[in-house]
Amino acid sequence: MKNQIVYTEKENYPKNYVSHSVINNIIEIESSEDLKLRIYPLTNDIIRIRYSLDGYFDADFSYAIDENYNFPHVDYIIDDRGDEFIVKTTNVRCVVNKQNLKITFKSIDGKVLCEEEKGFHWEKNEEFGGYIVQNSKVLQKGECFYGLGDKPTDLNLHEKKFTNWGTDEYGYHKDTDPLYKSIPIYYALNDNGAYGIFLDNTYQSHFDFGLEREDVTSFWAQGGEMNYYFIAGPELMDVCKRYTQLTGVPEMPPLWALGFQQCKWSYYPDKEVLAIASKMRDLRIPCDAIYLDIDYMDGFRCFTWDKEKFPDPKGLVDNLKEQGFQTMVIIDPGIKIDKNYSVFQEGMEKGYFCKRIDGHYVEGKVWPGECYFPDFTRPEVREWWAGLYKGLIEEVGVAGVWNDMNEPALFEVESKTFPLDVLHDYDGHQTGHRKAHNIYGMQMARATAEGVRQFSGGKRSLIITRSGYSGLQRYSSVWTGDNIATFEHLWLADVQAQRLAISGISFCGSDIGGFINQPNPELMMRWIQLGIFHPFCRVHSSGDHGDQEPWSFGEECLDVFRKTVELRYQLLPYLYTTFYQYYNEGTPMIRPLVFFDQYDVQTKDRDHEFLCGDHILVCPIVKDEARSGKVYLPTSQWYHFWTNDLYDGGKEHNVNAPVDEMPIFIKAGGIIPRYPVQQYVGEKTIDTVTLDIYYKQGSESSYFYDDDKNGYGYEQGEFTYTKFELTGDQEHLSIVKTQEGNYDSEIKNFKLNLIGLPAEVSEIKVDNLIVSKDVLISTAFETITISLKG
Ligand code: MIG
Repeated sequence: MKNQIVYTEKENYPKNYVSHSVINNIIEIESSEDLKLRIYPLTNDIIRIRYSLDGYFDADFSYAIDENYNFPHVDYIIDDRGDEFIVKTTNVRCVVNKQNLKITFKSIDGKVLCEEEKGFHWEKNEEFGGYIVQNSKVLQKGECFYGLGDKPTDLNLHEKKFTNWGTDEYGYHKDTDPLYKSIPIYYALNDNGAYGIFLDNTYQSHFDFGLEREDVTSFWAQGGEMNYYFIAGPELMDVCKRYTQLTGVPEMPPLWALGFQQCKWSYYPDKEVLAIASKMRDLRIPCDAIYLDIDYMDGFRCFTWDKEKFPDPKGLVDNLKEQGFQTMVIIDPGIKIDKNYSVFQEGMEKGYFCKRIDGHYVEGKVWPGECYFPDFTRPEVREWWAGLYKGLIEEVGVAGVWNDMNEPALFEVESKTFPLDVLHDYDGHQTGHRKAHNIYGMQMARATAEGVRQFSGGKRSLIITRSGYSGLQRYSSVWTGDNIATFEHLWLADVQAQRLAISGISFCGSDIGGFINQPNPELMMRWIQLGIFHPFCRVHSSGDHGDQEPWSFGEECLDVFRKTVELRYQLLPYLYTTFYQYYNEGTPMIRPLVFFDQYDVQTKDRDHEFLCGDHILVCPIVKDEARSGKVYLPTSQWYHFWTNDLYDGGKEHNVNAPVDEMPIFIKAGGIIPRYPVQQYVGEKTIDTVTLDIYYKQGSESSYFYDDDKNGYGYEQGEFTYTKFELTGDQEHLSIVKTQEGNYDSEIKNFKLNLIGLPAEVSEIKVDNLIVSKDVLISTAFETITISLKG
C-alpha cells in the first residue's frame, strides 16, 4: 500500500469545485477560494493544465511552444457527474475530483495512467515573493522514467532527483546536476501505457522520481505558474512525436552539416587551419567543416578578427571552400567593455545590454575581460544581433555559427552566472533573471540563427548552442559541453545523446574523444565509432591537453578512424532521411531500446545500445580493451552489419567487437540507402544510390529522402520521399516503390545489393518484365520481384 499522504503546514492545497465555464475550448474551474484551474484539451492526446492562485491568469506566453504548430482537431466532451468532473477526448480522460481538484489522467478504456498524490500545491516564496508551485503524482509499481535533456546519468531516471538551471560545468561527471540545458519534459512508462509531462515553467525547476519518497513522483518550480502539458501515448514514441511537434523541429540542415567536422580550442593562425585541412585530404579522412574557436577574434571581441593570426579571413574561407570545407566560428554572448569597439558602442547607445534592478549594467568577467551582455529576450536586441552577422556570413563566407557560454556563464563568481536581480524584457513580459535564466541561451541561438539565415543567400546553415530550454531545437543543434577523455564519458555521451533526442533535440553530439585530457588511441577509436551515429559529429578538444586530430594517435587509429568516417559518409542518405522524418513527424533520430519496444521488459534499463533511425541498431563499446560486447536485440530479426549473419531478437547476445568494428545490426527487411565514399559532401556527382536490401520473411517499409541538400526549395515541395515496401517469403522478394514530392532528383537509378536471401535468384522482374541479373548493378524501378530457387 501507498504511504500515508503527509500534508505539511506550509503547503496550501486547492479546495473544492464550485463552478465551471468554457470559453474558446478552455475549461475553467473555480474552487471555493480564489483558485482557478484551467484545462485545455489541445488535441486528442495533449491536455494542458494551468492554475491561478488569485483568480487572475498572467498573459499566456511561452518560448517553448512552436508558434507554427497547427493543433490537430480535438474532439472533447465534458462529463459533469456527482463527485467527478471529466474532460474526455478520443484518447484520454482528465478526471477532476470535485472535493480537492486532484486530477487523474486515464486511458480511454478507463485505466489509470497518472494519478495525483498531493496533486497541485504551493508554498509562499518568502525571499522573492510569489510561490513555489508544486505537483506530486503517485509513482506506480514498476514505473520507469525517461527524458530531461542532457542529464548525465542512467537512462531510466527512477529513484533520482534533478534540477533545471543552465550551468557551465567544466569537466562534469556521472550524476553532475544541473548541466547546460533545461528541458523539463519527462516520460513515464507503467503497466497501463506511457505518457509525458512537460512542465513549461522557465524558473529553476526540480523533478523527483521516487527518491525523496518512494511512492511519489514530484516536480516543482521556484516561481511562476504551475503550467504543464499531459501528453498521452500509449507508446513512448507517440508521446515523443507529440512533444516534439508541440515544441517544434529545426529546418532541414544542409547535408554537409551531417558530415564529419573537426574542431579544437583553437586552430590558429590561418596557416595552421589550412594545414589541418590539407592533412585531412592527404590522409583521406572525409571532413566537411573546420572550426575557429575564440582565438580568431581580436582580443575575444565578438564579430572581429585578429588581424595578425588571420590577415585575410575571406581568403582563408574561400581557400577552405575550394577544398570542400565549410568554416564555422564561435560567438559568445559577452561584449567587451571597450569604448573603441563598435559592438559595445552600439549596444550602449541603443540600450541593449542587461541591467540590474537598480539600473546598473550586469558586468561579468569572461574571455574578453569585463563584459556587458545583450538582453536576447528583447526582439530589437535579437534583430540587432542578427544584423551583426552580416560581415561574417555575407562578406567573409562563414557557413555557420557556434554559440558558447550562453547559460550565461561568468568567471570568478560562485553562482557562475548573472545575479538574480538582472532584468529581462522577456518579449514584453518584463521579468528578472530567475525566470529568464534558463531561456537566455536559447534566445541567443535564436537571434544567431535569424542572422545567419538572413545573410546566407538562400543557403541553409548550421547553428550550435551549448545552453537552451525546450524548443531550442527550432533554432539550433547542440553538443554536450566540456566532457573528459575517459571511457565513462564515452558511455555518458551515448546516454546523453539518446536522452536529448527523446527530449526533442535530435541534432546533438558530444566532443568526440573528450574535451578535457587526451584519449588513448583505443578511446579515440571507440568514440568515433559511436560519434558517426550521432546526428552532430564533431571532434573537439581543449588544445592545452595535446593534439586530437585523427592522425594524432598512430597508424591503427588513423585507419580505424578513416574506415569509420567513411561509413558515416556512406550512410549519409540514411541519416538525411532520418533527419527528414524528425523534421516531418517529430520522431527522434536516435532511440533508446525502450522507445523501440516498450512492451519488452528487457528494454527498460538498457542504455548503451540504441537505434539510429528505423533500421540500424548500434552497440557502442564503452569499455577499454573490450574485444566483445553484450547486445540486447529487441524482438525482430537482425543482420550483423559486418558479417551479414542473422541473429534472433528478444535475447542478449555476446558479439565480437574487434577494435575496427563496433557491433552494428540491421533490422531484417530494412533497406538502407548508401552513397559512395566522398571526401566531403558534393565532391562527387552521385546519380546512383546503393540500396542494401536485407531479406525478411514478411514485410517492412523503408524510406529514402532527397532534395537539393542546401536550399529551401524543400519547403515548397522540392523533395522526394521514396517509400520502399519490401515483402518476402520462401520463394520471392519484392519491393514496391512509391514517391511523394516533386524534386527533380539526380538519382534516377539504384544499385540493388541483396543480403540474406534464403536461396539463389532464379528470375528478376522489373515492372513486370523479365530482365537479366545485371539489372541489379543499376536500375530504375517501380516494382521489382525476385524469384528464388525453391
Ligand atoms: O571557458 O571557447 O564548452 O567547447 O572550446 C571555455 C573555448 C569556453 C567552452 C566550450 C568549449 C570551447 C571553450 N569554451
